[in-house]
Parts: sequence; structure tokens; C-alpha cells
Amino acid sequence: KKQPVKIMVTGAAGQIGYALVPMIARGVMLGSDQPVILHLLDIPPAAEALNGVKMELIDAAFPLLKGVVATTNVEEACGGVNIAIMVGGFRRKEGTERKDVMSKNVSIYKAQASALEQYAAANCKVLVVANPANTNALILKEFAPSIPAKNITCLTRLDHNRALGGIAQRLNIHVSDVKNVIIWGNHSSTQYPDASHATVITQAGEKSVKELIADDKWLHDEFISFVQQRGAAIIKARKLSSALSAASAACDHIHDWVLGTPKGTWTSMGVYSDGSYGVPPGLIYSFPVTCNKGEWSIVQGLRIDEPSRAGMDATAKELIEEKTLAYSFLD
Ligand code: NAX
Repeated sequence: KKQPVKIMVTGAAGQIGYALVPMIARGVMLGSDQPVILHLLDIPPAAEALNGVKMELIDAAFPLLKGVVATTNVEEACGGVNIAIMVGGFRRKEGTERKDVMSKNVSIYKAQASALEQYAAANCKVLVVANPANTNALILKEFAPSIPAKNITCLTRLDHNRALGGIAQRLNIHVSDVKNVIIWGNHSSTQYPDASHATVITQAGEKSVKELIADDKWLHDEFISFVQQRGAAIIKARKLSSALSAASAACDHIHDWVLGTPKGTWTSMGVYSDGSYGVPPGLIYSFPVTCNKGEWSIVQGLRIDEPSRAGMDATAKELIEEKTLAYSFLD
């Protein structure tokens, strides 16, 4: 019988948390034979709401859920966790400046990095969802030096899934027949969604999306802005930002990282750059990756065309600026 895996969700009283924890407890993240124990963290003003989430988890009587810890104490939340999903953070509200958001998140991620380093299980895998996701993950990495850099990632799977969906809609096919899009760079509006290596499974075998769509304008303009602007479209429609799709993407990210990507298929993950594709090392940058036995590796050898190169560089430039801004709060 499998031992339960301990999973921490920070910001668990928020809207993504509310969508995410039942998915984890149902086995969506780690499989229907893997028991889990949830550690839910939020801040004191949300303590009562957090306790309400715990009560609902109990009431749902999930067979795989072996325990729930709901706390506002970071050390307690991090205790022995094998997986940490960082959804909590300071959010940008109307009128707040980017720099204020950054300074608050730098101090949150610095503190939570130390707690993870001291109290989490050895080899804990970390996924940062909270924005600015790439830079929060980088701060976390810097302040948890004993956690291997390869264990610290950020979420761009939602953008990846949106890109698959955009192509499926354009070709009027099912999303599961599309694969190998890429999200390069930052989880922000400078991200570069790339369909130039994407393929579609047809009855006549695998065909390239470029060949099937053959409309360069759509692939270079409409597709890219569809993916980049989808988050804003959700906010306009729901008056709230994406939550169920973000939660689902977080499950996909951990699922594939732990259990592996299907043969011939890659996904997108924000990971610590090793300089692949000329991306500056020392950034958390989204790359195409395959996963095997709990380890990701960047897909190598893809041909990069001119527009992709420009897009990949622009989003790297923004990440360098974010890093500089974040570091300015550390002195
Ligand atoms: P909510 O504001 O609903 O929830 C955030 C929760 O975090 C709140 O309950 C808050 O009390 C808690 N929190 C604040 N500071 C904390 C701290 N220091 N420790 C623990 N918890 C803390 O936001 P929600 O819609 O759930 O979004 C969460 C984050 O995900 C935001 O930063 C958002 O920008 C980001 N997103 C990232 C996405 C991605 O693809 N990477 C997509 C969706 C989402 O926009």
C-alpha cells in the first residue's frame, strides 16, 4: 500500500486554492491510487475561511485524503511536505504599483523559502503559481540553497493548455489531438507562445500545425495574442481571474513532473535556466520539457526561427528587469 504524500498549498483560502484542493484530494494530481495529506496555509485574516475549506474537505469524504492540516503558521505548514504548491502571495490591486507588489512578494517568498528549507522533506518539489510566478520562484530558489534548483519550478502550464486549446478551436478538433506547443519565458504578457513545432494527430498520422493552418498571420499574430490575452479575457468575463483552469494546470504540472510526460510529447514548465537556447542562465524561464522518473529535462535541438528568437529574447529581458527589481529589495 502506498504511503500518503504530503502536499502543501499556500493561499489555500483563495479562489485557486478552493478549486485546487478538491482536485488533489480526488487524485487528479498524483493518481487515483495515491493517498495524500493536505497542508493548507493562509494568513491570519483568512484563518476562518481556511478552516471552512478544511471542514468542506472533511465533508467531501474523499477516500484518498488521509489528513488535513489548516494553519497560519508557515513552519507547521511546511513540516515534512513532499510537494509545495505556492499559490499565496500579495496581489496587485488597482492603484498598486508593480514595485510594491514585487517588494511584498520578495519578503513573502524569502521567508517561505527558509521555512521550506528547514522543515520540508528532503527532495521536496516546489511549484510557484502566485505572480510574478517566475520571479517569486527565483527568490524562493535563492533563499533555499539546500533545495536543488531543479526542484523549484513555476507554472506556465495554464498558458500551454490555452495554446493547445486555441489551435484546437481554430482547426475544429479536440484539444487532446494537439501537442507540443511551447510557452517560452515569463508567465506575463511578454511570454512567447510558439506553435512552430506543434503537431496534430490525424487519421493519416501526425501533421504539423504550420502545414495544417498555413496562415502565417494567424500563427504569428492572432494565436499569440489569444494566448497572451486569455487571462485578461477571463477577468473581463468573470470579474475574477482564472481559477479552475489554473488549478487544473497546477495538477497537470505536478502530474507530469512526477509521473512523466507521454512518449513523444513535451510540456512547458518554468525552470532554472542552464543557458539552453541562448536564454541567460540564472533566470526561471519557461521551456519545453519532458519528464521522466520525477525529473524534467529541457527539450534540445529545436530550430528557432527569427520571430521566435525575438520573442524569446524580449521575455528574457523582462525577466532580467524583474530580477533586478526584486534584488533591489534585498539589501
Ligand atoms: P486570491 O487572492 O483569491 O488568493 C490568494 C490567497 O493567498 C488569499 O487567500 C491570501 O490570503 C493568501 N495569501 C496572501 N499572502 C499570503 C502568505 N504570505 N502566505 C500564505 N497565503 C497568503 O488569489 P487567486 O485567484 O487564488 O490567485 C493566486 C495567485 O495566482 C495570484 O498571485 C495570481 O496572480 C496567480 N495566478 C497565476 C497563474 C499562473 O498561471 N501562474 C494563473 C492564475 C493566477 O492569476
